[in-house]
Amino acid sequence: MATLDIGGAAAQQAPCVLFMGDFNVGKSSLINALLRREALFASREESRALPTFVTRTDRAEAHFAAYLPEKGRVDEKGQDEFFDIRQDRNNEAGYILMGARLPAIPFSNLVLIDTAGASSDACETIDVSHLATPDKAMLVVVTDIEYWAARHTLDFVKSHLPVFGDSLVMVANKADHLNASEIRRISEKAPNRLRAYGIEAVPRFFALSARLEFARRTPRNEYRHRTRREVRELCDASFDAFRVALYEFEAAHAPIDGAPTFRQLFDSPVITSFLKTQGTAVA
Ligand SMILES: Nc1nc2c(ncn2[C@@H]2O[C@H](COP(=O)(O)OP(=O)(O)OP(=O)(O)O)[C@@H](O)[C@H]2O)c(=O)[nH]1
Ligand SMILES: [Mg+2]
Repeated sequence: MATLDIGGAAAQQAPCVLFMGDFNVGKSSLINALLRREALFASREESRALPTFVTRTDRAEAHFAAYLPEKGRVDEKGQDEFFDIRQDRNNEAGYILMGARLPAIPFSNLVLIDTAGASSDACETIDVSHLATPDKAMLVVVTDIEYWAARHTLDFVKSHLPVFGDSLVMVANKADHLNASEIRRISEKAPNRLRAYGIEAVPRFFALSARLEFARRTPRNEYRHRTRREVRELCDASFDAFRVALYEFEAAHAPIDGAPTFRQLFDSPVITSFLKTQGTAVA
């Protein structure tokens, strides 16, 4: 296909943002809130979803695909099929990765990668510290604010900071479950808690709510309406700062020439090496 040749080298360098964390903490919801649409499946149940990337397309309509490694195949999918596979625990077809290219998303250059949630026992299997071209990747460690400082999370941050540096940020999601003084206290104490754990170069820490953010542009949204103003304002401000962190990461990388094709994305070094590190998740 002729389109596969367009912008090849540039596309390989597309900067990626990886969303990692335990299951059910709101990784998919966070991406949906950033994109201001329901691009990904989010649910209370453990999704065991395949890793999925979302990026921009220059075309008017959305495109979806699933990747089969052994056959080197990229299957184009319809939106319904995309959601079905995302929810299919058995994944009989043996796909290892999903992709969505969406028109008019707020990031022109970033590839957002949603990962399967780790349950706390399986956490140690997930490690992206050996990612190829980590300078092209931002790592968002997503936690539930009520147990953001779990030992396995702190260990994960500690082992990945030397690789990702400033491009590792922490999100303490579901801050809407707490009151304003609790949110402030956690945010203020987080750096000391991290230092006490031996994490010297403390990463940026955002206490926010994907749920409130998603509803933000819906006038008179009932959930926002029910949430105390102070909580809403804290969460909104923190989400804005988090969004800016992504824009800054995007701006630090040269814009690529034209939106990459599915094939280029699947073959890019970051995604290829990410799949290798996810050995168990792709089985
Ligand atoms: N109250 C509240 N609920 C949230 C928030 N973000 C996500 N949720 C809910 O938490 C549940 C899990 O959200 P997901 O986005 O599916 O979480 P995930 O980390 O992608 O989960 P897995 O893919 O299973 O690992 C869903 O029921 C969401 O509606 C939030 O900011 N506040
Ligand atoms: Mg998810």
